[in-house]
Amino acid sequence: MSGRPAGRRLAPAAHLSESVRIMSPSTPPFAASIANLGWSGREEPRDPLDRPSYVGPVSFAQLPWIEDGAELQRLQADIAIIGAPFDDAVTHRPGTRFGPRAIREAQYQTGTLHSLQVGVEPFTALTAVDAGDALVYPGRLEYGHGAIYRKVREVAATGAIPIVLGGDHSITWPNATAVAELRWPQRIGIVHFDAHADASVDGYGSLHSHGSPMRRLIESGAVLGKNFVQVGLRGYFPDTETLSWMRENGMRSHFMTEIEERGSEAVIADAISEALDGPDAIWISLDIDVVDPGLAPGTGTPEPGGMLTRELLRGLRQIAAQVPVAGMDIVEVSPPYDWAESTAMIANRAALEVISSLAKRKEAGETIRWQPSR
Ligand SMILES: [Mn+2]
Repeated sequence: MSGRPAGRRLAPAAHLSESVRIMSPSTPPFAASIANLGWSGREEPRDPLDRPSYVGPVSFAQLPWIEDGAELQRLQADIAIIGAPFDDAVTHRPGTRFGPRAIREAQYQTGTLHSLQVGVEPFTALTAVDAGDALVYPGRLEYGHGAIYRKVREVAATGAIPIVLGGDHSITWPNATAVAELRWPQRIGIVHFDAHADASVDGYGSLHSHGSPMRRLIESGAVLGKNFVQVGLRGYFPDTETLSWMRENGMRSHFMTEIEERGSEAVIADAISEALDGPDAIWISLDIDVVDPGLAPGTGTPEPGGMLTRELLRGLRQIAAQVPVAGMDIVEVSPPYDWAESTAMIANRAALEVISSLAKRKEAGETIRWQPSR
């Protein structure tokens, strides 16, 4: 199936001056002026995709909101957005539970969109839906991770490529576990954009901390250390003991200093080949704090000296234009700390760049969906 479930513009309504002609004897005298104003003209129904972005319920890019697993299965969507409004595992600033909604809202255009970068109308070429949120409850950390794992697994099992809007970074543990389990015995590699390694043994004693998900994924065997590739690390974390553990487990970490020296394109080219050293698809994990906090201030643990927005968006296109994408998460957007929606907009465009790059490939005849039958 190609195209959206419903993406066409409806026929324009008759001119507004065609107003109600018949008035009952009880019509008040001011009703005539209402008719003259044109207020009683017909509604102009529009496809939900084409409504102004601030009208009606919130979904990513005005996509159909489809929570039901059976309906998702029937649609055979290429891409499914999932919200993971979860921030029970943060160590510093909270607020990422509000991230999914803010990222969904951070777009002023509607319709099929047209990517100038990629040269495609993503929502014409692809079938994409918003599969709604994982139903997490505040203060229930393990339950929340379970809800996210089950939601991602249910959606990904339909073959749709999940794009998960966080949420703090701890959600990458359930996200990538769900997809690695489904695709087993084939392996996934991870390209992890972040200021921080998130590979600590724990965070203040919690194994579920947003500072530890990468270690959990490697310890469990969901992802091999050698296929876990990090981009953009900087600042004053982690400690040497954690760095040693990362090296011993084969993790490959490209620090921000390397991007400064070699340029992001060369570094990301290496990251792609390292992540695919064995696996056949990449999970992209994007912590928005990889971007400089001057550009992306709305995040929990900002670290100055990061990537430019344009470097990141180009890097995402670089990945999604050429390798199978198993899924993506976009995490650590904390709207209470954001300024003028800057951070939420970067997160929104990060998803759109990946979607557009995949759409371009589908337009050229490639299959984007995962084939669960293999
Ligand atoms: Mn992180």
